[in-house]
Amino acid sequence: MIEGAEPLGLFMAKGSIVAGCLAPHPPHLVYAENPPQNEPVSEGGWEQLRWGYERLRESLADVDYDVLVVLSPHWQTYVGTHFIGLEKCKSKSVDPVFPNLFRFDYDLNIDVELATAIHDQAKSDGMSVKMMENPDFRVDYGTITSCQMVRPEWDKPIVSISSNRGLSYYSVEVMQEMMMQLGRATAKAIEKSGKKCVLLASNSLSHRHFVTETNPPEDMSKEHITSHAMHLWDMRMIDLMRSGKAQQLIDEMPEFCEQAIAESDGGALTWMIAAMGVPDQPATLHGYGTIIGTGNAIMEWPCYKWGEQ
Ligand code: 2X7
Ligand code: FE2
Repeated sequence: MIEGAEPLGLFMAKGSIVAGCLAPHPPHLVYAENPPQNEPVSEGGWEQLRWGYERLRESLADVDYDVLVVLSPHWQTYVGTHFIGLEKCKSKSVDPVFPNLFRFDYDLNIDVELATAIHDQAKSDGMSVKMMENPDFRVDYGTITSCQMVRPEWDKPIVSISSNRGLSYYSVEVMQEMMMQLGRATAKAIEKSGKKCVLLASNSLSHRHFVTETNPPEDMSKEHITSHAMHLWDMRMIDLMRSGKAQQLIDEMPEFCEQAIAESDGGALTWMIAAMGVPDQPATLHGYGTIIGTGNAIMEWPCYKWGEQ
């Protein structure tokens, strides 16, 4: 090194979370879009939500970022939180409940460096974590659907995080504590990494669904929320997000999960809100719609506009 020169690392810009998105993953959305990777063919459907994703993609189009970091409730781990630790993942992902809608050939790149950094930070903060290195691992449809809808080009690497089912052993409150800690660890690791990240919380809101499917599945004359109570819960949660009341959202999460069987019970939304520092800034609603009776909102917290916190 030239005498008097500083090591390059010292000048590395801090990494940051440029946006956090609530990015629901019902496989119906991919089915309705008819991308070439998905085998089943549809006549469309769920346009309100697909137009919502279109608006989210437009909103992110000029945002500079390196990687998508996604937590999906359909990769369920019961001992700790896991991270995919393989550079490349290529196979077919089939939705076990809707194999008629989702048989998707995926070929994706993982940012193992960032995944390991989040893993290591969480570990040193006392969490139970593991890098998943099984080459035969199948990526779940939740992770794939959220990424496909946000970035169909698949030109950004992803970090894929599992949903630790703290809820199954303990309670929503314990799950939340763990996800708050994971969120803080994620933010610390991202800052040290120098990378710009978009976070995706891959989940529906109210999650009571119909138990029979219409023919065809995309018959929109049959699509509606399962009950008025579920509608009221979804609107309440959206209102809290839109008015910048993330702390209140966290406080009301246990009741929401219990009463609306909400898919935020997997921890994705809590993790993302904690990573963003429980923001007071309002989130933008890009779209809301129901899928087989469940409530789904596409929301964006545009952190890159907030400047230094
Ligand atoms: O995973 C899902 C979901 N969250 C909601 C509705 C229908 C199917 O799959
Ligand atoms: Fe789901």
